Amino acid sequence: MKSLLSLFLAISLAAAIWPIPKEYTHGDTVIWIKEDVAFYWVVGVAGNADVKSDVYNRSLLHPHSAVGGKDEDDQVPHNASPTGDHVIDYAIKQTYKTIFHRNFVPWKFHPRNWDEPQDGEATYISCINLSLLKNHPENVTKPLAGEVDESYTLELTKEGEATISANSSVGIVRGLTTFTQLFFAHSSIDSAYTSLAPVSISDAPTFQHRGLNLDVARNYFSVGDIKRMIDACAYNKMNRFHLHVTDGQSWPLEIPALPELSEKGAYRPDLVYTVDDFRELQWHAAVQGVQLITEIDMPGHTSSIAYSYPDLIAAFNIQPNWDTYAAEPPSGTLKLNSSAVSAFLDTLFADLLPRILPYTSYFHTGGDEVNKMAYTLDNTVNSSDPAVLQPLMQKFVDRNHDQVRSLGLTPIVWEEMLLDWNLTLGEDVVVQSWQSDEAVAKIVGAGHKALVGNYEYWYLDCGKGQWLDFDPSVAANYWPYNDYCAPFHNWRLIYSYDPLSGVPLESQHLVLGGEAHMWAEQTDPVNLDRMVWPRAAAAAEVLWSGAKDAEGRNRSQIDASPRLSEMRERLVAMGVGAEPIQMPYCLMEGE
Ligand code: CP6
Repeated sequence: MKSLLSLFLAISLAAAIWPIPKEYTHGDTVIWIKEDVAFYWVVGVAGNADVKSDVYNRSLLHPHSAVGGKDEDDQVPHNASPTGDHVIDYAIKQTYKTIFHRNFVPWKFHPRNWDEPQDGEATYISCINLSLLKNHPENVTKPLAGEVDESYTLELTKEGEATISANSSVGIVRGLTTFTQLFFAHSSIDSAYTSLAPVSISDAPTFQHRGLNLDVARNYFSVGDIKRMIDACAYNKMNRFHLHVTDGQSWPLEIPALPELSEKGAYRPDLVYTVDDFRELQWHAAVQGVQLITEIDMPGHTSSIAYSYPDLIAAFNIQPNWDTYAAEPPSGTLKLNSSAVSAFLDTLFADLLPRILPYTSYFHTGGDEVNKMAYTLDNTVNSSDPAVLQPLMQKFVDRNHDQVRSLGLTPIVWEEMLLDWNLTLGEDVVVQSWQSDEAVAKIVGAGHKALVGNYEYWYLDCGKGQWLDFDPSVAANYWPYNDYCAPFHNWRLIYSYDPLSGVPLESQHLVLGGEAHMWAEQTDPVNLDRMVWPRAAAAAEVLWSGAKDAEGRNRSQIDASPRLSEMRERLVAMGVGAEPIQMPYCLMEGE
């Protein structure tokens, strides 16, 4: 009787897929999977002459075992993009690791007296067929034209046949990510199970740009910390990782052509991303179908350059009235009408951009929060008059963007360059919005592609606080500078944000997607994981699945809550210190 009851309870458990697929049906049959399962990888349409086929099994894939062994992705080819083979190979390894070495026993989702299903007469999955329908260009993370096709279908029959089909290797990755989320580890049997067969999924992203922005200049994060964030993004089917790598407080990126930048500008000489670190991060993202987008913010947010090149920076570290000259202390901006600055940027870009080129189509040149007053202290300008500054800013940005293009990349800028400075930007330029939905509407109204991420919803550092005695003249060394940034938004607010709200139908195609932002004034390695996860997952689902359900209503938070709770457990199981959003009591079924 007890085991019958257990079986019933087991099949009532719906393994959560996050983000929710576009089309998803399932049954209630229990199917098991063991570590000796093989992957059959077929490229090209079956029956076609140039079908390429490979078989993977555990012995092939785990020369040093998945747990504790050295990650093979530590060996990174020099300045080369991952090929489709790299991507599939990596995804299969991740699939093994996720299902067999770090999946979780979902005790939180069962009643107190729950027994796991036994594997008596069990059906086992014998093989997983991966079918690449079209031959995709080798360079999977950087298509020459158009976007990577991330759509996939997934079928799991009651007889244990599993098939994932996609048009690109990244589509296969997204399908395998979903596949792992069908399974729970079994606590006593060397296998995992799903109680959802038959499963039929047809899935594709709503937005092509689904990102997380991490500020690594206000606080330093190790390469391992950043890789863990990239992994969690990929597990949420995000495909952009925006690295806000420099700011006024520190310059942690090694630039061999300008070595003093990080030698003097990093918080400490060892808190630096070396050329090798940087390549490793970009590769680690690309091999999971994630473009790492580097931002060098300018002309504002650059005072860390003054530690090595003081002559290039105006209004450096003004005290006590820093807030007259900058959005955040320390003040300081690149001079706006300086041939020395142009020469510096030419050298910087010529060094950095070729090292970015294999992994992404974009380079972010910043442009947020430029304070016009700073130019009254700029000896190449000596003015805060917009009529004087605007043409100089246009020249500054034109120079930068011409060089970005000549090195093969597309520029991204913050919204102020278009909306506050009225610059004429190339048609190709992507404008990243952060201040309001009206700003998004203006950007697309001007015909530009837009990224969204309204700070009142998608800033992970922000919420309403209460500064009772704020006084900027006291010191530059207090943060926050206003009451926006502590405590912070809960996942529900993040989940309620619709990237298309306020955007007229005819320009919605210009909203490429958006990013959740982790500004790190009050975040360091101690609280990184719980500041980002699982709240960024709420943005990830909006970006993949859309903000609205099939009836056109905002997605139900009641439906999302247990699924996000389960996703949180999976993040914890992969080593991400994500916060709980519910106590187990709320999640137990059948009580
Ligand atoms: N740093 C940089 C920041 C912010 C921005 N740029 C920011 C502004 C306002 C709030 C939170 C963060 N800390 N470089 C704005 C894009 Cl409320």
